[in-house]
Amino acid sequence: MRARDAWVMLAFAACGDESKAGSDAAADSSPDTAAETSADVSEGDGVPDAAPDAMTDADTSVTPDTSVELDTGPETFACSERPAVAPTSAFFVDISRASGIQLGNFLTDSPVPVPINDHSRLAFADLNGDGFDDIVAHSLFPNPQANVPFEHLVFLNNHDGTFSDHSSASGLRDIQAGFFAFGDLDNDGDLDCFAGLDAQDIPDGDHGVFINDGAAHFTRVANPGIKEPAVPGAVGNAVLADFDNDAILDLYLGVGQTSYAAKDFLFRGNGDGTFTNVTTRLAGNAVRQSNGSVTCDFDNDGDVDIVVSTYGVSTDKGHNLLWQNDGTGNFTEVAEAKGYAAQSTGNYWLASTGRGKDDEPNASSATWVGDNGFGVDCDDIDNDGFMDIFQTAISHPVSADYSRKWSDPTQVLMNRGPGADHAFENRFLELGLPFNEGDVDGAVVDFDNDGRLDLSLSRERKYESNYTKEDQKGWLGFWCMRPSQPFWSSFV
Ligand SMILES: [Ca+2]
Ligand SMILES: [Ca+2]
Ligand SMILES: [Ca+2]
Ligand SMILES: [Ca+2]
Repeated sequence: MRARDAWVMLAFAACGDESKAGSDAAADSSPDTAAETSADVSEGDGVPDAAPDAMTDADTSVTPDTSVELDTGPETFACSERPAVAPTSAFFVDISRASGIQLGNFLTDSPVPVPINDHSRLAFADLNGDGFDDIVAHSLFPNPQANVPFEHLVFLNNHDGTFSDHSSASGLRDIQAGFFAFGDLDNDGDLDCFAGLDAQDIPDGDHGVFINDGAAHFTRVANPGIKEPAVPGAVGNAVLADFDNDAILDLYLGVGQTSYAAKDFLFRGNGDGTFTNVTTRLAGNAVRQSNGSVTCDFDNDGDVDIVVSTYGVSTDKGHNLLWQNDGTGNFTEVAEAKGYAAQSTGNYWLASTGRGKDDEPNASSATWVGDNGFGVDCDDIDNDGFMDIFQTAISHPVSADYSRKWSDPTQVLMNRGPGADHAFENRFLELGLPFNEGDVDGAVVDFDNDGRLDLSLSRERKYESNYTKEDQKGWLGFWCMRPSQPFWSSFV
């Protein structure tokens, strides 16, 4: 951990001491959220496009107009802001090895690049039903393309801060797929597993469904019904949720990568670990590079809608997908009508876009550039009763390249409610959030337990040197919501 990360957490801890519990813990226990959480870790599977010439023509001489005045006065601020201070002792203690999750299967300083079996995706799920979350560390492409098979690690929680290696016994270790989503597919009370392959042309690779015996031993379903018609190998993400309201989990597959596009798929759960292909229920199913997906009842009608971020600026319009459920599991794609497909404005860093406040000259929402979307999360960020969207994106500030100049950076899309037919508006800049070129995954969580939702954002390391302000750096950033809603970080 770097020093500044510790400073942030110290500031948050001070807030948490005097505040009430947040609402997220309760939400996390819902079945829907368990499926979403698993799917969340599969987002952002791609590698950002080729190393950019980003700042060669970016205007670095002027500070972008992304700052807001710090509001230090409100009496209603239950969690007062305090200056960041260096910790006098270690804020976190590294218990990786003592906890049993560090197997020693890594090189700390390899002199040359070597193919590795990394485990850069994590899922927390109670696989053996003892009430304690266990850990699944997913393997990740492109290892198989370097002839390193997928290998997944499973650690069971010992209830005392330590874990037992359950990888081989789980039956998940050698599954040749890139990510897992967990949900109770057969309604027997334990979490079963969908395994998705996230790359094409992998020997022995395949999507699969695995049933839990209740003790975290998984067995492959012989004919799960998810292969016909053929689902491409490159599935980027999956969501398990009950879309048709029959109390059986269904499956949405977001298909695509940063360099590959295809239509997404929808399967109805049969209740025994098998599925029926109902992709025809996706009206307006377009070819897209689906890069992240979550459920979100954005129209407050009680059924599960789906938000899909897409990575498309480099090859086509980067228009995201918003699937509106009619209550019976039939979906209509409404992203453009709701202001989620693409924004009218461009890159926040460039003077030539008015720092992201000018409109793209092309006036049609159907032809706006859109974004290279990665992670996506959905929650009621401004606490008005309507679900909002936190959408992360990679956006290279290059004035000479039209698509890069007008691509949409990370957005905070507030739901305007029933009066606006639940359309969204982007409030990222007015909420005081800083632009970064390489935003990958984002999450909406009440980190400091003050009842207001905060934001976290992971950022691609290779763009670090392009930016000067601490807010715009950081592989992982936290922003705490103020009572008047602009976000605050200790870096400002
Ligand atoms: Ca089950
Ligand atoms: Ca269902
Ligand atoms: Ca809905
Ligand atoms: Ca809201």
